[in-house]
Amino acid sequence: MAIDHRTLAIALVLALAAGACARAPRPNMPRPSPVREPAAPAMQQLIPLPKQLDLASGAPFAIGASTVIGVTSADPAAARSARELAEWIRRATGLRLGSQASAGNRIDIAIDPARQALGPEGYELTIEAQRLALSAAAPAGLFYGVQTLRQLLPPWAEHEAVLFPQPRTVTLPALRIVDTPRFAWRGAMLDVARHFFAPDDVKRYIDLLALHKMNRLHLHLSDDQGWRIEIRKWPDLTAKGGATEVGGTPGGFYTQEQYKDLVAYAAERFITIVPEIDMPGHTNAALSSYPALNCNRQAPPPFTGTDVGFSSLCVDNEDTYRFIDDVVGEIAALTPGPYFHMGGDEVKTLEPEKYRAFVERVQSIVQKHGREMIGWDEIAAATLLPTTIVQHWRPDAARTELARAPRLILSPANRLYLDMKYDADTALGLRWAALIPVEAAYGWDPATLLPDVPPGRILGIEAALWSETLATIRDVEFMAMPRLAIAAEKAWASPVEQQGWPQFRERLGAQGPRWTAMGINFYRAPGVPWK
Ligand code: TNX
Repeated sequence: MAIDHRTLAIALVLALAAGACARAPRPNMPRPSPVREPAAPAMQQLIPLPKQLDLASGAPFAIGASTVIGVTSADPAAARSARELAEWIRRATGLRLGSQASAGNRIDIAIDPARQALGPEGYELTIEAQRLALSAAAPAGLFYGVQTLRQLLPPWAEHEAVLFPQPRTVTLPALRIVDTPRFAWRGAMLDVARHFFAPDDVKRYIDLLALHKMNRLHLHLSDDQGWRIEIRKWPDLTAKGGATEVGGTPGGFYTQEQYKDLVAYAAERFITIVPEIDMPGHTNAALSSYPALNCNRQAPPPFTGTDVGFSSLCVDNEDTYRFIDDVVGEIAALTPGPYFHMGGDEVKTLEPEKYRAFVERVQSIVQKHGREMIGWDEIAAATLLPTTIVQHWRPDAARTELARAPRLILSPANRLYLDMKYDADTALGLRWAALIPVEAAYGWDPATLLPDVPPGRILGIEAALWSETLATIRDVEFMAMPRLAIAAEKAWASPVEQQGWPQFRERLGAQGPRWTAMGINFYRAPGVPWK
């Protein structure tokens, strides 16, 4: 039975109101029977919203000591998803589910190659009293199905250290979800150059992306203020160029081993790392590390301010292209994903012809290393290969140039720049593009942003977080959340399911307890009914 979303919302509110509160555990008391938790209010709990969610009228699935979890396909990805789900369930209930047949209900996880219609990232989830079945055509789909189940479990599942003096029975509502994403590119960019963020901080950001079914993390690895990735053939890039950051505090960099570990951590969560080395501008850290990259062969001093547009590699110098070839080669060797981002933005010191020739030459170097090039929207002025991707960011970028771009990612600064202040009182962040309160972050449509661009060329959207004003991961979280979750909703949820702000803000508010349990420093935006 398909229910319209308003009816569903009312039913869920009633279900919540009827639910009993969990009793606090009491030490030194005889162990009572397991606490029963109320069924999770299904749709309310989910961001992004699934493409199709039908509540069923049957009894819920109660996870208890005799519930069994197993895989019904031989694929190792199914076994891994089963382990991951069992771990979320353990954290939610205190129960370690077995896989041996029992009298209880069961969870079946399977890769089903016959389900090609679900695509590489889709999944189907059926919940009935006796059986919970999750299937997908490919491993990523199972991962996303597990994230959906994770959001249906109580929020305390996110709190690693919680103790269970008594196990809890958690129920999941009877339903059927058939879910596929709207866009293939569901990205986030983190600027680790203006301020450096240690590997564990980046992993925390990756965890946020994974929870929201995002699948690209673009790392802005170099800028005027710092160079953040070890390049073995050019060691001073990090020895000198990595030492600084905005404000003059010590910077930092990722060793190649640390970077590979981040790539692997992301890959386990079906997130592709997109490395960016910004050029020819935004290069003071490289220029100050190697005199040979400068036209006058003199290294400028390090830069720890926030101006943009003053630096450029010497585009007339062959050393520059040897440098680029080495950098792209080493990074490509560390990065299994197909992309290399060359930046290309805000070059104010080069004539347009020289700029275009530079972009085209870098494009052929990137192609030689077997990667698809991405660049900020200025590169649309050059002649681009069909595989090249233009990342739209300037709200006033030339429409005719963008319409020629072979493929696009949308990061309009006045909607998707997470470093823009929420309102005039936000202490952190910038405001050059706009103030972006949560309602404005939600209230636009990627399909109509660029009317001249054929919709098939838009790969998806990416939320960008620049770190001129953000020095710690707490700062990052405050600017990103909740707008990163909003970006995920826009990237995944089908247009027909996007229900408008009055409904969406209820769902946003329902995330409060989960994010709190995760220890996220999110902005409690006014106008959102935070639970
Ligand atoms: C513009 S977006 C930039 C960055 C700044 C950002 C601050 C882009 C390609 N260039 O260099 O950090 O604005 O919002």
